[in-house]
Amino acid sequence: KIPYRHFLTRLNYSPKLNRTFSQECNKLVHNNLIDISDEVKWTSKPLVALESTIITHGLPYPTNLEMAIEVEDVVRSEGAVPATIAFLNGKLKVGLSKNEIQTIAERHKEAVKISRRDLPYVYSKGTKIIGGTTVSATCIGAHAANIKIFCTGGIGGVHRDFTESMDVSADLHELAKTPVAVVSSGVKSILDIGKTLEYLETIGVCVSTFNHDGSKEFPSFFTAKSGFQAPYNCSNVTDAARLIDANLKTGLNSGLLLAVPIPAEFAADDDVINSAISDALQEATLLEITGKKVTPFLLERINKITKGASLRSNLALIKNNAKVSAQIAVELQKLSN
Ligand code: PSU
Ligand code: MN
Repeated sequence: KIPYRHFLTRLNYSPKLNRTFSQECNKLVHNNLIDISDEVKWTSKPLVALESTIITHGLPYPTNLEMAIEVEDVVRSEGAVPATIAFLNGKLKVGLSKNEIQTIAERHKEAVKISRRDLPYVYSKGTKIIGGTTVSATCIGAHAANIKIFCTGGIGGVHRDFTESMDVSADLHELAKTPVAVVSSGVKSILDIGKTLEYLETIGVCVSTFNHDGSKEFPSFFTAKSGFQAPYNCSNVTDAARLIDANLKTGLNSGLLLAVPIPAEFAADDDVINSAISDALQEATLLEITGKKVTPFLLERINKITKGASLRSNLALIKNNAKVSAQIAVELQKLSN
């Protein structure tokens, strides 16, 4: 059996081979708007997608670069192949080289934060743009390259001032319409975690914690608990792989959210984090930060206010998520063989 992604290159020549891509992703492939690295195209190993807004807008330089390289190494050490996705040379690039990762990490100041709604604009500007893709745009790239699992630190969600600002991350809607399983440590409590879970239910996204002890407690990024429960729990990688497999077989075309709590030894102090978050939120209100700037602003302020502490937790949880994601990808591949 030939891995399906091998057909991607042929798709350019033979549109008739198209079987499972959604309309939109077909177009990315057919209109040559996506550039899949040779390794990602031809490997027979399982793949794990990685986002790049976390590199360009989520972490300070050079921590962003170190994180991106280390996370790829963790994925490889578990027997999977990493595919970091970003916007480079006028295309969505799936599977960045080390040099390309270095480029976006170093040029983070000029990089555009690209979510679904930004894609028409950046494509129209072509090679002038370099950009980090958010969870939403990364899901689109991963799906086009037939990658089923995508690992990140935290996703966007419903903001605390939602009733005023209507600020809901496009990440949530992407999860509703793109069949990629996103592994994260939940959402930071800069957001309203309860409303985020309610909203995911409304738009039909299956959410599960990944907890060996069977707990459904939804994590809050820096700490393992949020006070909110997910509907389901996967207690091992086989359970998680079966959930993803079942989701894909339904043809519902929705994504999945797997929430992996930060390992206890790396969890941050609740009080330190909560006070940093409330300071950062106040500053954002004072400075009238709105739209796509809100999340990067809050992330930067929290990193600054808590100094080393939150960064250390951040790195530890991302590496743990990468390990879990790669293990699930390996298990999922066994299921489909
Ligand atoms: N949350 C984090 N770290 C991040 C992000 C969110 O803890 O780096 C990034 C991700 O790329 C996510 C994006 O997709 O921010 C969401 O931005 P917004 O809230 O503007 O939708
Ligand atoms: Mn927003």
